[in-house]
Amino acid sequence: MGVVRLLLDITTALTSLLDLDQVLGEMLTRSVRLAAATAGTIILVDERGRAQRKIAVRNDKPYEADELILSRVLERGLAREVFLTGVPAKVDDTQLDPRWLRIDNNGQSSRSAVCLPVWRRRRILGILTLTHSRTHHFTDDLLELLEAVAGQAAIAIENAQLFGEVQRLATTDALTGLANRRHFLERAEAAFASGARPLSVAMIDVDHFKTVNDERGHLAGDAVLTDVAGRIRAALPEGALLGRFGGEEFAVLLPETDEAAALRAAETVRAAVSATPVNAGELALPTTVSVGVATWHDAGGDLREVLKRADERLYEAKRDGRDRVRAG
Ligand code: GH3
Ligand code: MG
Ligand code: MG
Repeated sequence: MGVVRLLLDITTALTSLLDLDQVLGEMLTRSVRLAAATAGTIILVDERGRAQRKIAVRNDKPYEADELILSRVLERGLAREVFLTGVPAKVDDTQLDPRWLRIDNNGQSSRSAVCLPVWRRRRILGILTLTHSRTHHFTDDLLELLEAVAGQAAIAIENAQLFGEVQRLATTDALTGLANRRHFLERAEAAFASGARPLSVAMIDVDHFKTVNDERGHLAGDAVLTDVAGRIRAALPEGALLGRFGGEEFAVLLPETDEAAALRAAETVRAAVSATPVNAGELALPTTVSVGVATWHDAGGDLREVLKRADERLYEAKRDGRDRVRAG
C-alpha cells in the first residue's frame, strides 16, 4: 500500500471513532503494525504535563503496563526528553543508550525504540513509544511516517476529548458534579427496565432551604447545596445512583435494595447531613434534609410511579416535622 493511501486509511479509521480509549487503542495498534514493532505505549499528557492515561500493546495484544512505572515515565529518560524538546527520538540500541530506562520491559527486552510527541495546536497531547526486540529496527523513513500518523491521530484524539467533554457537560449538573435530572432519569430508566427487583428510590429535599437564600444569599445557598450533595454521595452504598433532580432536591436509585435496606440508607444520608453544620464559605449552617422512600418488588411497572410514591413520602416527612425519613 502506498504511503498516502496508508495514511488516509488510518485517518479514516481514527476519525470515525469518538471514544478516546478506542482512538488511542486503534492508533497504537496501527502504529505498531505499520512499524512492525514488538510493542508500544501511548501516554496521554494533560495541560500541565502530567501523564493522564496510558495504553499499551505487545505483539498486537493489550497488556497491563505497570501503572506506577508509566506514571513516572515523563520524569526521566527518553519520553521526558521527547516531551521537553517536542522532537521525536530514536534509540538504535537500548543497551548503549543512557536515555533508555529499562522500566517498561514486562518480561521482554526492548533492544531498539522510537519515541514521538503527538502535537496538536502547539500542545503535546501524548507521547507514543514503539519498541522492538532487535537492535536498529527503526529507520529514519519509518520515523517520518510515524510522525505523519501521529499528526493524524492528534486530530482524532482532540475530537474524542471534545466529544467526551460535551457529553460530560450534557450529563452532569455544573454546581454539584452529580448526574443531572435527565441523565439520572435515563440511567434510572435503564436500571428499572433491566427487571432486577427489589428496587428502591429515595427523594431527598433540603429543609427550609429558601431561608438560606433569603438570609445568607444565593452564593451561600449554592455552597450548602454542594456540601449536602457531597455528604449524600459519601453516605450512599456502592451501586447507588444519585442525581440532582431539581433545585434543592436529589434523587437516588438503589438497585436490588428492599425497603428495609433503603430505609437504612436513607437514614444514613439524613444523619450525615444533620450531624454537623454544613460549610458555606465562612459560615457553618445547621442543615437538615427530609427523605421519601419507595420500593418496587415486581418486575415491570413504571419508574414514574415509584418516583411519585417517593415524592409523596417526602411530603409526608415534611408534614411530620422535617429532618426525617418516610417510606411506603
Ligand atoms: P421545604 O423545607 O418545604 O423544602 O422548604 P424550602 O424552603 O426548602 O422549599 P422551597 O421549594 O420553598 O424553596 C426552595 C428554594 O431553592 C427556592 C429556590 O430559590 C432555591 N434554589 C433552587 N435552585 C437553587 C440553586 O441552584 N442555588 C440556590 N442558591 N438556590 C436554589
Ligand atoms: Mg426544600
Ligand atoms: Mg424542594
